[in-house]
Amino acid sequence: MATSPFAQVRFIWQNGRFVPFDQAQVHLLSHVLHYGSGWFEGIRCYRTPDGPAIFRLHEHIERLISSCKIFRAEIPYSYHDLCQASLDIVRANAFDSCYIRPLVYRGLGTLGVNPLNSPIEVAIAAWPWGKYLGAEAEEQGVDVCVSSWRRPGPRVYPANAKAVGGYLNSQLIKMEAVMSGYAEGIALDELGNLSEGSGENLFLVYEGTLFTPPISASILPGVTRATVITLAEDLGIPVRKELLPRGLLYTCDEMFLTGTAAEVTPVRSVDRLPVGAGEPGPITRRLIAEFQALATGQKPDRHGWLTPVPTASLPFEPVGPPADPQAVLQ
Ligand code: PPE
Repeated sequence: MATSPFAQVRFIWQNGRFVPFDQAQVHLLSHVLHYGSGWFEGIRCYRTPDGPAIFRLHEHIERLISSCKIFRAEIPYSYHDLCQASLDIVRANAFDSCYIRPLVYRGLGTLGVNPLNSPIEVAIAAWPWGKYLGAEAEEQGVDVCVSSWRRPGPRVYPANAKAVGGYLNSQLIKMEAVMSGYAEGIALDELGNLSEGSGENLFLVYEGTLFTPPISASILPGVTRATVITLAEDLGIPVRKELLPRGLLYTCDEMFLTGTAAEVTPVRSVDRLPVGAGEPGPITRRLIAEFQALATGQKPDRHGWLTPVPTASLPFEPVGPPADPQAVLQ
């Protein structure tokens, strides 16, 4: 059996306390387990020459708060508390680089669809997470297909909420793709426009311009998507956010997927047709290089995207007693 990705996790922040990995639990009758009532983020912390730093922490925590607002879930912690706890959990586990998973969920109260009688709880976990779409993805590109599943339209579900329940749709897209031998599936929106992957946003390069579907195409407005758009503008590459027909997938010159977990992953084929020359193209390569250089602190942080993980003093006061303050805060 493969080693658990969580083998190095010592603590998980849960409701203000650093809880040892084995003790981080929820009750079986928690509302989230029955009705998908949870909201989450995925954030990367990179190893930089000045120590670990979290990439676009503030944007991720803002999106978490927005996701919760849509579902009337009042988080019992402030924006500042959530940022601080995200920094603390990296340090508590002594990670150089890792993936951070804040999760707000409705816990043990009552069952029944009405969520309003179940308490809002918060957990923030962190663990090392390597390449999301395979070890060779960045170098060679991945093979994708168009999914037979659609992203839900705006009358059905708010795509800008990163909600636990929404990922059942993502799982259908992902399983269909993987079981047919593809790394990922691209979903269309309910009108047939290009939308996104099961866990990534989509970009195409066509005649020197970078295209990506707009927020009206049932996409999650990705932080990495916003990052890539800014980097393309910095590099003088024209960018257009507009509704895109499926056909463009087969005639574009380059294609890539973006996400916190996937970072910038080139696509080399779609539905078994090569994208461009069947290998990562020049604009994709430039954007990958620029993204990696900024995220890992190899280039100056000109946009203020990195929040260093403090290694000395720890200003945050846990709401409850830490499970093992000596072990955590040394
Ligand atoms: N769309 C979806 C559906 C999505 O899940 C993600 C992130 C994105 C777009 C890109 O968003 P951003 O990370 O802000 O650039 N998917 C997260 C979860 C992946 C998982 O398997 O879990 C992620 O990349 O962290």
